[in-house]
Order: sequence, then structure tokens, then C-alpha cells
Amino acid sequence: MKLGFNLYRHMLTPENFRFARQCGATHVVVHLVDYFKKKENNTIINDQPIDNGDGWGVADREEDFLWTVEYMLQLKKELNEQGLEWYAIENFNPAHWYDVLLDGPKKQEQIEFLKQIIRNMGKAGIPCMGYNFSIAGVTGRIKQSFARGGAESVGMNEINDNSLPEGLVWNMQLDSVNYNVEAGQITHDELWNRLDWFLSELLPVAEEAGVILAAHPDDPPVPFLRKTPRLVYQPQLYDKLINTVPSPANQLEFCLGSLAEMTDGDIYSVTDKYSIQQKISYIHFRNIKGKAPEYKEVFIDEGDIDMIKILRILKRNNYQGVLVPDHTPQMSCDAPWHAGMAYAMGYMKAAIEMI
Ligand SMILES: [Mn+2]
Repeated sequence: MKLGFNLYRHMLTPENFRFARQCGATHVVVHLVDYFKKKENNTIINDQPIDNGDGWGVADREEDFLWTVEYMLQLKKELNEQGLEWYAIENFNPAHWYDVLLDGPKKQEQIEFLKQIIRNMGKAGIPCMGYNFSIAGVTGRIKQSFARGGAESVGMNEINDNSLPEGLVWNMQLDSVNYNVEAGQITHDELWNRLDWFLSELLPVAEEAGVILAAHPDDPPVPFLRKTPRLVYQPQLYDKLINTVPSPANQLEFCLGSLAEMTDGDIYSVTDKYSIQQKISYIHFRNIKGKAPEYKEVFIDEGDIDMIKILRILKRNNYQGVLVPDHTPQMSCDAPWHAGMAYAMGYMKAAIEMI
């Protein structure tokens, strides 16, 4: 298995590439969507995005150049110069695929654009595209001193049951969407049909391009959020996703935190089951306390999950993919995010060497 590091859009700097390498990373997962775009009250951007029910930032198409082969090759070169391999892009831009999620009038045009992105990744030699098939997106969480020593981190106390505001899809604001999602209230079956169409269209292109599509489970993992259904909110729903369109390119972005927050299943048997099938493309290697809807993100060594036990299972099943920290609590110093990440990376590197 390989040690990786995840970087948000605004963190794609040579200094952060060196930081990742200094932490021992050999691989990088890159976010090309700026979740914080034009969001004025978001002062802490060196952390995972959070919102007050009004969404993250604005999703638009001003930075479409990021998804071209030319840019991918340029960024890949910059990463390689710092001794890093580009393993995955995490998340499509909601502005590129909102009607795929909503079954709207532009879905055919939008899926063609997604296909082009996958082909571009194939040409640039980026092996994996992580995605989260979700209408409401990642929302309904709060930030408090949940972790050891009063470190600030993210958690959830109750499910956000308010309707989606107009124009909010995947928890980002889209000026181009002027219809209200709730107007077309949908069932779980309907959402699965949309996923089926998305995978049926995209997987053949992914196979040809040599790119894996890796699905993140729902964060937070609850059956409904903002009156919209969720897809993978229990571990066994990953079976349904894999079987929806069977393909070697149909894989998982395996988030230990979100999976352990689910009320069904046992995180060790879930890890065993999907790693033995070689279905895990990369892992969000982080720890939590509690179960949805009441849980907290905590330091890697203080949560409910025995991370060493997870690594032993992965080793036994010959897991060859990448582990990234995903999120960590903010540490009390001048660089709270970097310190939190360095702490997690040191733990991960030592643990991998030990097992
Ligand atoms: Mn995750």
C-alpha cells in the first residue's frame, strides 16, 4: 500500500507539494473544485469546507482549463518534480454534472463533458477519478472542540431536514440551476436509476482510458438529507453500487470515517470484504467517534476504529492502493491544518512500516 496526501484546489502550490513529500507521501489526491469560491464568510480555508446550511462556495465554469490535458500534464510535471505521483482527482465540479445528478435537461451534454475529462485523465496518466454521487452533498455538520486537547474538528448532532435552497446542488451554489430540487422530490430507487445511467455511460470510457471511477460513500451517512435520498449510507449499499454496472473500473473511494459512522456493519469486516475483492481504489484513512447522526471526527489514534487492525486486514488482502488522511482536527499552532496533517501522516507512515 502507498502513502498519499490530499490537497484542496487552493493548496496546489510547490510549497505544499514539498510539505506532502516531507510527510512521507509518494502519491497525491488532488481536488480541482474550489469549494470555497466566492464564499465571503469562510475565513478558515485551510480546513475541510463547512457551511451554515447555505452551502459551500459557488460552482461555475471559470476554471475549465483545469480539466484539460495540458493543465493535467503541467500539474503532473510539478508534482513529479517534487517526487510525487498524481494518483487521483477527487470530485467532479457540480457545474459540470448537476443535471446528471438531477436528471435534468442538460444531462446528455454534461455526461459527454465528463467523458472528455476521463479521456483527458487517461492521456495524462492519472489513474483514478473519485466521485460522490449526491444531490445534497456534504452538509449538516458542525465544527467544535470535539477532538483530544480541545482540538477543533467536524461532527454532527442532528440531521439537516430543511429543504434544499434553490440553486444548491452537491452543497454548492449554481447560478445556472434555477429550479428547486425539492419540486422534483425523488425516491431512493430513482436516485439509483440515475447512478445506473451515469455509470453505464461513463464506465466504458473509463475502461478504455485506463481510469478507475471510485465512489465515496455518503458523508454524512443518513438515508435522507435535506429531503433528498442518499445512495451509500450503509456499508452493504456498496454491493449494490458495484453490481449496478459490473466493471473492473467500478471501484470505491473507501472512506473509513463515513463507513464507521454507519449504523450497520462492522468496519473490519467491511474493509475485509471490499479489499479482498480488490475493489478499493484509495482510502480516506481517518478516525471518528460515534454513529450517524451523532458522531465526531477525531485524531487518527483516538477514535472508535483500530487503525492498526485495518492496516493488518489490508496487508493480508494484498491491498495495493493509496491511503490519504482525508480530514484531521485542527491543531493549536500557527499552522493548524498542516500540523494536523503532519501528525496523521507520521502515524500512518510508522504504522505501515510496522505492519
Ligand atoms: Mn471521506
